[in-house]
Amino acid sequence: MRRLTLVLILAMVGAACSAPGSRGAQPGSPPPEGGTLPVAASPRGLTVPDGFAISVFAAGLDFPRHMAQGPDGAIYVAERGANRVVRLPDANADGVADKVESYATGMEAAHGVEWHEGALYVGATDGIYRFTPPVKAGEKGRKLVDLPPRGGHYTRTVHFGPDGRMYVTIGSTCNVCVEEEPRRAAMWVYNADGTGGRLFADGLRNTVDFAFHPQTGAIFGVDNGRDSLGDDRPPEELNLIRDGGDYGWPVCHGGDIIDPQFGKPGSCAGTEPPVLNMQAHSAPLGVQFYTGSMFPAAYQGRLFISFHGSWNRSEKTGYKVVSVPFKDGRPAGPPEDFLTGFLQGDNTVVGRPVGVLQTQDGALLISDDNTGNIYRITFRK
Ligand SMILES: [Ca+2]
Ligand SMILES: [Ca+2]
Repeated sequence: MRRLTLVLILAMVGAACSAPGSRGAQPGSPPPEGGTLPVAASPRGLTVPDGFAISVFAAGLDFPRHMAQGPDGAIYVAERGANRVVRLPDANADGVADKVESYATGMEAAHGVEWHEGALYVGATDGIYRFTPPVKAGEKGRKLVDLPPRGGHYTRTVHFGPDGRMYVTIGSTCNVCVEEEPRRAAMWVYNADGTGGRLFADGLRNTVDFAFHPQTGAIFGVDNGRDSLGDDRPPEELNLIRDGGDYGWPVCHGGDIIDPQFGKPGSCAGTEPPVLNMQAHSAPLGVQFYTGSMFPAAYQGRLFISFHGSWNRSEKTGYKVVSVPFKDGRPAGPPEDFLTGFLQGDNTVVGRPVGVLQTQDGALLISDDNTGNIYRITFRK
C-alpha cells in the first residue's frame, strides 16, 4: 500500500508552557498555566496508511501510558511520571485537548486506567484504586486491591470484562525465574469492589495490556518475552487468555521454545501456545479492538497493538503501531504496520508508543511516553 508521510506541523494550542509545571495541581483545579497545553517541541515525521491523518491531541505529558474515555467524553490518561491521572477534555471537538487537568493523584506509577459504571479505576504499582466522581482536590482514591510492591516489572493493568468483573495483570519480578508470589506473572480476576480475587491465568511474563473481543468476549493479551535468547527469540506473544490457562513462562516460550535455564523436555506440554507470535523484542504495551465506523471496513474488528520498541536488541525493532486482522474471533494474518516513523532511518528514536484507545468518534489515540505526546489518527474519506 502506498503510504503517505505526514510531517506534523503542530498547531499552537496556547502560550508555550511546560507540563512539569502542572505537577502537583489538585484534582478539579485549573491547570497552573491558565488552561493551556504545552506545545510539542518540534515537528515529527510519522507515517500512516494512505487516507489516514495524524495530529497531536495533547503534548507535554509526563510518561503518558494507558488511556480511557470517561462518561463525560474527556480522555483520562495515566501519567506514570507524575503518579497521577490527568483529564483531557475536548469540549469544542476540534481533535485537540482543550486543557490538562490533574484528576486523580497520589498513586505510585499510575499506568492502567479504566472507567466502569461511573467510576475511574487506576492500576498503580501498589494496588488498584477507585475514584468516584465528583473527585475533590487531593482526594485519596479507595484502594480496592493491594498488589505486590515494586521489583522487576512494576506496571499494573486493569480492565473490566463484559461479565462486569475486574481483570488485573502483573508482570514478573525478573527476566526469567520461578515466582514465589502467585499474583506475579499472572492475570487475576476480582469482583468490581476488589473482593473475591483469584488467579485467572498464569505463565504470563508481562502482559501489559489485554482486551475483550467485541463479539465473543474472549480475552486477548500481549506478552513480552524474555531477554537474552538472541535477537529473534523468543517471539512476543498474542495469547487468548482462558480461565485456568498456563501460558508457559518461565519454562516455555512462544509455544515451543523450552527455556534453556528453567525448562526441560516436555515443558511446553500442557501450556497454552500463543494464537500469534510477533517479532521478538517489539515490546507490545497497548491493545485495542477497532469497533468504530470512521476507519475503512477493512479495519473493522482488527486488533491494534503498540510496540514500544526494543532496548537490548542489536538492531532496534518495534517503535510502531500495527494492526492484526481478525476473522471469526481469531487472528487471521500477521501484524501489518499502521503507524511508523518513531524509529527513523539513522536508528534515531523519536517516540515510543504505549496506550492505544479508540474514542467514541472512531478516531484512534496513541500515547507516547518518550515525547509526552498523544497522537490522534483519523480517516478522511
Ligand atoms: Ca479542543
Ligand atoms: Ca507464553
